[in-house]
Amino acid sequence: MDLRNGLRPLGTTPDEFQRDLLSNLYYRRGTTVESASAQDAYETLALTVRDRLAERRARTAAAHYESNPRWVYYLSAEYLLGPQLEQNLLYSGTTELAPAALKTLGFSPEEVAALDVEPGLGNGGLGRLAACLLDSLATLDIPAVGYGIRYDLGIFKQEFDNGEQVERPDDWAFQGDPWEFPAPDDWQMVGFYGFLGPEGWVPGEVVHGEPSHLLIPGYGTETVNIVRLWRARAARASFDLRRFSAGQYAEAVEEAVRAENISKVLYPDDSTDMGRELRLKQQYFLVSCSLRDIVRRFRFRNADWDDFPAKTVIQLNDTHPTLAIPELMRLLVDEEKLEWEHAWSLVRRTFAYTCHTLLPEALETWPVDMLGRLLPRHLEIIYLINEALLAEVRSRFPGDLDRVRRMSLIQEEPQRRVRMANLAVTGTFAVNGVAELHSQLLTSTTFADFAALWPDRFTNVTNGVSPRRFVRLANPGLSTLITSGLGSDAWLRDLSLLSGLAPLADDPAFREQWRTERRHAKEALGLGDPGAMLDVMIKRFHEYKRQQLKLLHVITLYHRLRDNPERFGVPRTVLFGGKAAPAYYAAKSIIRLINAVAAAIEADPKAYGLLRVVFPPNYNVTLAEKIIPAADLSEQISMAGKEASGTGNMKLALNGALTIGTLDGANVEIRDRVGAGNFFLFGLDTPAAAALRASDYRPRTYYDSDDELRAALDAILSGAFGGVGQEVAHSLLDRDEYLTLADYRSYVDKQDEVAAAWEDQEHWTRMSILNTANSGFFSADRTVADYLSRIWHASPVRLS
Ligand code: 6GP
Repeated sequence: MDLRNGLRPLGTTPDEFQRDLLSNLYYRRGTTVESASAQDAYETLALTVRDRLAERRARTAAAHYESNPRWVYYLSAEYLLGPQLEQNLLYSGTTELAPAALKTLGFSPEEVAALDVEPGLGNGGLGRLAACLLDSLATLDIPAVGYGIRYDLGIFKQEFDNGEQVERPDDWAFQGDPWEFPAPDDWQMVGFYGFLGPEGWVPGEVVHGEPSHLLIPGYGTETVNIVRLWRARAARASFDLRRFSAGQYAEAVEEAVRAENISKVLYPDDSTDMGRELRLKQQYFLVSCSLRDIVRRFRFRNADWDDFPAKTVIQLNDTHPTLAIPELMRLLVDEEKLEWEHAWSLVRRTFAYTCHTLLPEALETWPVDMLGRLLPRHLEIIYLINEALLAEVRSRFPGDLDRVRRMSLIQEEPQRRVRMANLAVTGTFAVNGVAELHSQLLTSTTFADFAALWPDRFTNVTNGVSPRRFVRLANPGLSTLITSGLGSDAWLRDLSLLSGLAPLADDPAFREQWRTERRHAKEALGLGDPGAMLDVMIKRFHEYKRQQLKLLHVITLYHRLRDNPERFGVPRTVLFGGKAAPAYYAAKSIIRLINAVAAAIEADPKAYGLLRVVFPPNYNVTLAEKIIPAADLSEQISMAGKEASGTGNMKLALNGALTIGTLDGANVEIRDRVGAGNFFLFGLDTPAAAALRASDYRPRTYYDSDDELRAALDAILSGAFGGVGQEVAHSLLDRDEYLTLADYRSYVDKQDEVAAAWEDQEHWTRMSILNTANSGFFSADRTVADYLSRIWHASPVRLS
């Protein structure tokens, strides 16, 4: 079938590409080379590249329709997609064509590329993981759609004002988004509030969900999938012309504003319950639009509801989309008139749930009152699900009232709230953690009661990252070297092939080349002396991640160099990057203190050439892609038992940074693979940390007995850093929730070993190469393969 209906094929030669570019500039952008701005050139280039992917998309959609496959649907409140231009150039095979054509037409490719704004539709790990999984699903030719929200304002832009984090709105799509295909005719209607009448739920407020989609191309294959993002709009007639005419402009658009607020802003919080009705509205909005779209797609080729679970698996990315469970029950029972038991069996075979946390406070709960007001029918359905759940618990564990109380979907004290994680476990056939240790801890702690009831439901799928984005695109120099070392670039689709680099670790010439490439990456980052060790901690700010521990080490290094500059040893640049949730004051205090310490060190001539602290603001995917290739040391120093996985740890190891870390999250698996001798381990492990926490932990005893630690904390307390950060020191001395002081000595001593190892550059380089060689497991392609074999059981559909 000719899906182009006779349209001429898009060009593949430089001349043809240039012709297509010109044509788009003229007909779609409506301008000419003579008068085009850089923005015109950027948008036109994006369209020209997008066209090539659109062609593949059309063929993918046709092949999927033809084969009526089992679909993987990924529901996620966040997608941290990263910049699109370079990736789409690579994936469409136009990396060379595009800059050449731009230059011929008189545009600067660099200037044009700088206009590519990353859609920051996610906070951190969970959102970036979602983006990596979509990339790998397409690369593995799996029929899949990601569903999310098209926030007008993504994750805030971080600026520093006097060292303090200030948040500015991120109007990422202010100039429009050339990668996006609006599909307003696929709108859905979503109800909120209202009451339960004799005929069922009568919503009191209705908004439209309008989708648009971005293309998600596979690498080295023809498949192009999509991520479909919903935007909230008022129903068409909401504009109040009468009020407008009376000069009441704000009132005239009130309804529209209220509706549009639903997709206005991404909640800048990745771990705690915002407790806000608008967030709950967002969650239901995403779920309701997406499920109707999924059902619509099912109906193209299928008639029988009994086929639904065979054709559909819906993965819930953490608890944010958990309302999908009662929503599908509502659709099946209220609208499709299926029997409850029948519907429940379909639902239970359709959904799977990934948990991304170990922090109890990050397990979402919603006040029963709020949920019942916003979604009365859903609350009723949740109660019915709960009745059946508790009946099962009672029959399996007779008389165990405490267990019933713990497992209930409803928390009674101190306020009645719906426990979304319990609902997610109850309404799914598979629940996974994101690293071995995390999955073990989920079944032994967070979900122990559920694991006792349904042991087979729990599994692990260790996270992974996209080698295309985080090695090939981020680190082109090292990628070329890897390809030449391995004799092929097949590693980009099969990352286990990196193991072929291991023998080269013993080849002095290869080591020299490796050092050269890594040095180039450092020079490109431009942070001064590329001979200094670049020690990086890049991630969200959270006390459990322990940026404060790194900071205490920095202060200790500073004290040592002030007391004894001749004996300081290895010069270091310490780089912090990351944002704190705007209402998370403790994390913001740590940011402020880091900036104050950085300024004090910068101002001290003694530190010159020995120690520097840099903290570029607004850490995002774009910045990550610059920092990661340049990093020598990767800081993964969370309190053991708190970090679910980490994925930055994988990106850094893949690019040849050595890790200093605790036995937490995926660090455990990284160390297993790269070898204990190529990993700097320190600190309490999970059982030891838990035992210390459970005992009478007194952080002051560490302060009293360790001179360097005391000096570091005293410096903060005495106002040595502009009087900033005393509250950080007090909180460590008085409470130290995450055992920073308990791990300080082991950390600092291990850092001394790091410095000693750095002195032997040949050995360091060997370790660096072995880190890359042995990290092939951490490809998101492997992660998706694991999801496929353990949970999704979907098959590839390849285009002929
Ligand atoms: C994060 C986890 O903190 C991180 O350890 C993990 O690597 C990442 O998810 C991907 O699995 N969690 C979140 O971002 C989050 O919002 C509720 O958890």
